Amino acid sequence: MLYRNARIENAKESCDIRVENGLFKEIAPGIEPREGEKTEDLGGRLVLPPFIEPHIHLDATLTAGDPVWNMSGTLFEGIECWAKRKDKLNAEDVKDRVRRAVRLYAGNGVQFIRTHVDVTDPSLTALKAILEVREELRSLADIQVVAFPQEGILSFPNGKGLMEEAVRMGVDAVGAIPHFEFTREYGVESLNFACELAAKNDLLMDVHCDETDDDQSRGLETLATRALEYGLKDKVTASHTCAMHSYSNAYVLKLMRLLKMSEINFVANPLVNTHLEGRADTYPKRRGVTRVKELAAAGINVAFGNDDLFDPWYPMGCGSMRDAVYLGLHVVQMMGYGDIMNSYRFVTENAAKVLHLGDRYGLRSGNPASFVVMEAGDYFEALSHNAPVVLSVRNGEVISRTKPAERQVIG
Ligand code: 17E
Ligand code: FE2
Repeated sequence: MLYRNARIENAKESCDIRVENGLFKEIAPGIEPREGEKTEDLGGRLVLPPFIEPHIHLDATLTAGDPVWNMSGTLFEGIECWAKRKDKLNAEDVKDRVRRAVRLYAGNGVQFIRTHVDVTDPSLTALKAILEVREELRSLADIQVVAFPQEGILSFPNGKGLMEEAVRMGVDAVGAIPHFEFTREYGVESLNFACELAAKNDLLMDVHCDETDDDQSRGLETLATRALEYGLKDKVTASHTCAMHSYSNAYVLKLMRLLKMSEINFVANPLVNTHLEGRADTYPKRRGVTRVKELAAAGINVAFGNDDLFDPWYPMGCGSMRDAVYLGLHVVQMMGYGDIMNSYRFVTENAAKVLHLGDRYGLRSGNPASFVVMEAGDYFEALSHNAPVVLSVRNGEVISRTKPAERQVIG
């Protein structure tokens, strides 16, 4: 199969892509079709590696308002609403919602997903269901699973035991939630426990870290220190880190040295944290998004996630990475031309580093032939005009096609 006339990652000149046996065989300008070879003209459209959702809660997806709506819009009321919904979970309910969410993602060119799954449930119903349904969904997406202790590791009955059970069941990554533990000491101990569990089992880590406007929330320094000491380094991701928005500049100055040494990754969730944070503020209201611009300038890897899709924490979402990038750039003030052109990296290669996808991800000959085509010539235009992903190819197979809307302006 030969895809012709592709603008790969904002390139000025167009290029051709030959796919054979599910792999990129050749990516070069002016490839001549072989006799009988199928071709498709991409018309100079933008081609990117598949989008990646590095942070979502698929166990809770599509449950907003069931049984109650989050009226205050706080993280903590979200956790209360979810605790009520958790009681009603069953395997088919979870699988059905995950299937629907993954199909939404597939239509928007997302082929890799990291989901946090709440393991503060003695029956581990959602975890079992998601581990099963991810096999069924392999043709659409690779799903990485994080054991996420929503109600705490030390602060929830048998929290440690449930984390260990989740590891035995086959999760890819270990989570924690230090800012939600009853005490600061529990927060530190939960991180020590989680890092040890990850190191012992050779797993990745992704911590809900300091998702609060409390400038005294210091989970991040402990996480980065343990990542360094255990040699876990870039296997570790700090998600949210909202408190960093509120830290004093003097403290951040000191913290940055450790963050660079630790080599940990960051995931910011701009849509959800602008919505959940600042809720104890009157005016001015903090934005609650971590210091993306400064982290990136220091050479630290940062990705953007959605966090939620129509659930107790956030009522919006359509399974696209576009809005996270779009709002993210506004809220962290990265609106220079180069920033905008390159911003797809927040949800492609930077997110690939978070998921540890390695060299097999990306548009290179020999790699799995997975890519997306957008109805735009470059990412600036794609982002600004909310261009659809018109084609998503995964391991050489077309998994979604979207016809762009036709519009006539009369007069
Ligand atoms: N749970 C949590 O602790 N924080 C979040 N942002 C979500 C779930 C979505
Ligand atoms: Fe989250």
